[in-house]
Amino acid sequence: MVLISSHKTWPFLSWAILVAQLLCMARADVHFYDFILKETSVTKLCETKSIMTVNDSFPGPTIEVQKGDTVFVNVHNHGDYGVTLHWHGVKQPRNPWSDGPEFITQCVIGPGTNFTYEVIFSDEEGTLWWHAHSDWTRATIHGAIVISPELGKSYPFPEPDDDKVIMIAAWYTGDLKELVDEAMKDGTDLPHSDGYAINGELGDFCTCSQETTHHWYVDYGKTYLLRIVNAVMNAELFFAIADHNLTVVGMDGGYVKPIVTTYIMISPGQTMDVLLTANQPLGRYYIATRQYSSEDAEVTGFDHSIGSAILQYRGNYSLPSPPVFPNATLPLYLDFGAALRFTNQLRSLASEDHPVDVPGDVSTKMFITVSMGEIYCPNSSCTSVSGNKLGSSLNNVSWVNPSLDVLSAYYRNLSGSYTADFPDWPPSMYNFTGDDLPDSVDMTYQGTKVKVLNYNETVEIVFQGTNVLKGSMNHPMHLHGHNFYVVGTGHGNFDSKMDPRTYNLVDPPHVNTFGVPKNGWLAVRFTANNPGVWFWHCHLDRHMSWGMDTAFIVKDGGTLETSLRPPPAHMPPCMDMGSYDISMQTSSIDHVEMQQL
Ligand SMILES: [Cu+2]
Repeated sequence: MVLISSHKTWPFLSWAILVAQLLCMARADVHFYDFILKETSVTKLCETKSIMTVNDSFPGPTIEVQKGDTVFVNVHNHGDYGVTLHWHGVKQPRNPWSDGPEFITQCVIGPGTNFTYEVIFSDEEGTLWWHAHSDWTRATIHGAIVISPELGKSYPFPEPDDDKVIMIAAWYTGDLKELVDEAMKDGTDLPHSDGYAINGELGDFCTCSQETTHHWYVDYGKTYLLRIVNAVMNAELFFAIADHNLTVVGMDGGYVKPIVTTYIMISPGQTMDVLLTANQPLGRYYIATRQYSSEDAEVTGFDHSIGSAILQYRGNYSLPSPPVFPNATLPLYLDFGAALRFTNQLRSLASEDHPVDVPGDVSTKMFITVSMGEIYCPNSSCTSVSGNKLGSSLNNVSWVNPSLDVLSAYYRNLSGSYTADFPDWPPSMYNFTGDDLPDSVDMTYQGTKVKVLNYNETVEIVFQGTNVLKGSMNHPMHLHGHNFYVVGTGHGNFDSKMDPRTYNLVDPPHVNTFGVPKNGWLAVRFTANNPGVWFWHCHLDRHMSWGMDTAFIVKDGGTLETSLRPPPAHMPPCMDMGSYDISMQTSSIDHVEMQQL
């Protein structure tokens, strides 16, 4: 419980807070999970290797809650290196302390130690997921979060007979941590995956994998709610099930207007709720996924494998062999049109029970270039062809992780961790999506720059993709602590006069991750009503590692209920505290006044 100390209205406030908490407690449950992180031996693609898992499973356990519940997850790190966990899409009102990104809201949970996250659900309903958020550890440390409607409430569609989680992950042969550490040191390309696993199995089209293909058994005539998560590190995916229609009804923990389709395109970080009716002749049908590559057609080094599982009808019949493959409906790797046709259909439900609240007037406007680039490498210390490091950036700033997390530095008013000068505009305007861009736009600059927002500011960001280094491609941008409305998107350079006239302010998708299209732009709006520090980054981990990140600090709103909560009693310690100026600590009076009972 939280109270404001030495305040004249304390008796009334504490009484009001207690009543409010009791009212909430009457409707919301509290759950407890123990997550044991440890190395587990796994064999795939004919090779045995050790991976970090949660509770010995890949993917990890599913967290099941009802809307508005709270979950305490005690993470015990029995592994060899530090890890943090993130609850992707859970807004965590006033509680960034449990959001998880390393160096943004905490430092790692070291080997042999534990940390309990308090995961606070609010308006989320549908499917989200959790994953590690330090280096590339999320490759094997992830699981689904299923959020049912509150007691007495129902789905905005006929109750399905059952539901089914589909987690799609990237599989890498070799020691991924070693490969990533080496590539980051040398400034060279980061590893590409060797297969796509559906619920932990690569499926019939990968070597040494046929024996373990994931089977999903269904009853003819029943309708199922598929909860699909793209947990892949670096690839957007096409996904289809042979001969079966998919009806998309939810995305990122909210509802959308139903879309009847034969395939979906899902970006890393996104979740989709999809209804499937088992109405085809008894038999076996492939559930299949392959990469959607939005990179230049000359870039062919991506993972071309097909991840698959089998939908199998229960009953007495002779099995056709092999199962039916979605040849006609699963788009090919480079099918830009198919990706666009699908994403352009996404709309919020915008019903009486599930309304939208799109900011009409905007108080803060930002125009942010989302770009590949190069970072100067001193003394020829990089082994890449150009002699520089590969980099990526937002407004030409490549994010560098501080050694003390931004949240602690902000809360305790310590200098030296970050600067509050993330630019609202790129340093120069050029033909962002042009074919032959001058070398002068290649270089990006490193910094730990954040954007500070006042509480309740209404923010519009136009993300502008660029073709620097011929590197234009989709960038699925992910915001922590808030969902945002996708009010507009288009091809080419953003036209600040004409394009806003095309904005959808009626039923735009309300999501936590959405793609800036290849050689195009994406306009989003949100209200900064969650005080704290919130990461904002591309959910392709290679781009995140290269610096396509920043963070928002949302300031307190002046009341207890609009202010950052105090930290839990013990946050994992950061390694290098020597360089931070702790003499400035006393000015953080707003926070110091709040005490935890
Ligand atoms: Cu990206």
